[in-house]
Amino acid sequence: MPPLIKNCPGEEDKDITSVVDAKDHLQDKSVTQEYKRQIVWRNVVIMAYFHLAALYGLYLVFTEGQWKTTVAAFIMYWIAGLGITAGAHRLWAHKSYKAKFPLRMILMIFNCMAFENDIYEWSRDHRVHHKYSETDADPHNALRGFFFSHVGWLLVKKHPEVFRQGKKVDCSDLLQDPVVRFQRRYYLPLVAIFCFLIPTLVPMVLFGETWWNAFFIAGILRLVVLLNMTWLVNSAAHMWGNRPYDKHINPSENLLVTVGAIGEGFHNYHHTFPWDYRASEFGVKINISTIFINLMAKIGWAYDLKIVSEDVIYQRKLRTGELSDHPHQH
Ligand code: ST9
Ligand code: ZN
Ligand code: ZN
Repeated sequence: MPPLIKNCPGEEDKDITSVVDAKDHLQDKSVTQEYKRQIVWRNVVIMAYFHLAALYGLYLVFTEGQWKTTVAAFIMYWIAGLGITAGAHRLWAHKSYKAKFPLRMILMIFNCMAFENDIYEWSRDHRVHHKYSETDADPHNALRGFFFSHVGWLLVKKHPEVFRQGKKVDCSDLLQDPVVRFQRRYYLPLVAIFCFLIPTLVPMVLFGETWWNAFFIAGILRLVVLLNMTWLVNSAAHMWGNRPYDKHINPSENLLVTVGAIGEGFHNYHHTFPWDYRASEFGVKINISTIFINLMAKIGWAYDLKIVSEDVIYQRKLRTGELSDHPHQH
């Protein structure tokens, strides 16, 4: 077993009232600023192109593409996914474990393969999302509907509350990491190399695929599926599923999202205990990301893994979970 830290000091099952207070404050009309939706057409065009090109990639999967190219695309999908789950999400945004330099470099490269904004920007939006979930200050506020929380939020200017409340969220620790600074500085060239060039070269070099098929299947289609699976955590997993840990919040346990998002669909658990490196109470179950972090802990590259004790989880379920409505079922 990797070395574990139980109940991160000061974080034991935080009281939800402070979060509720913050939300009440935001709901007050006098502080919520006037908002006018401004579409960013550049992003609309790019996203529309990516999605159409991905459909063409899907067509190639069933026609000219080699089956090995599809397998390679799947593997690179998981690798890029780890750059989001084990990297931007659990390591940088939540600091749920620590990683030595070589692992941080690897995760940064994997993260570039996912083209989901640089680690600093991703983590900043994500920390703001946790602190102000389901309010105007949440960058992908799920109360604005499925489309907005899925992709719409990337196609319009942010709500002024995101900037206003976001300023209060400290992200200075992220820029203290030279790996994060390096990625932010050279983000677009790094994306060109790791998200488009290398995934295209891999099937070409390994088994003589054409660059055309390799680009549309392992480059574009892989990326678009990855983006949509990630976005489902913000949309579907904020709408549909069970709420065993906290029935007062929208994030839910969603099995489909868990499978597609390599272990990130236990979203009711995650919003209740965001500092748990497993992002679930079930350890490695349906959780490639946790398996990966455990492997890294075995070779000493990941350490100080934080988890929540079974007892704290159980008490929380009794107190605020859906089952607390039916005490006889405990
Ligand atoms: C993408 C991201 O896809 C996906 C994130 C998903 C998160 C999911 C989380 C779920 C849990 C984990 C599950 C993982 C599952 C993985 C599965 C894997 C198999 N706080 O943004 P700007 C300030 S990206 C504080 O330009 P606009 C700040 O000063 C896809 N301050 O606002 C900033 O300047 P700077 C590719 C903030 O102009 C300034 O405002 N990318 C905050 O309204 C301007 O910021 C895209 O498609 C904050 N939160 O533009 C679009 N935010 O940065 C990329 C901002 O210099 N984005 N500030 O400090 C854009 O084009 C623009 O951001 C925009 C808004 C048009 C959306
Ligand atoms: Zn969430
Ligand atoms: Zn999170």
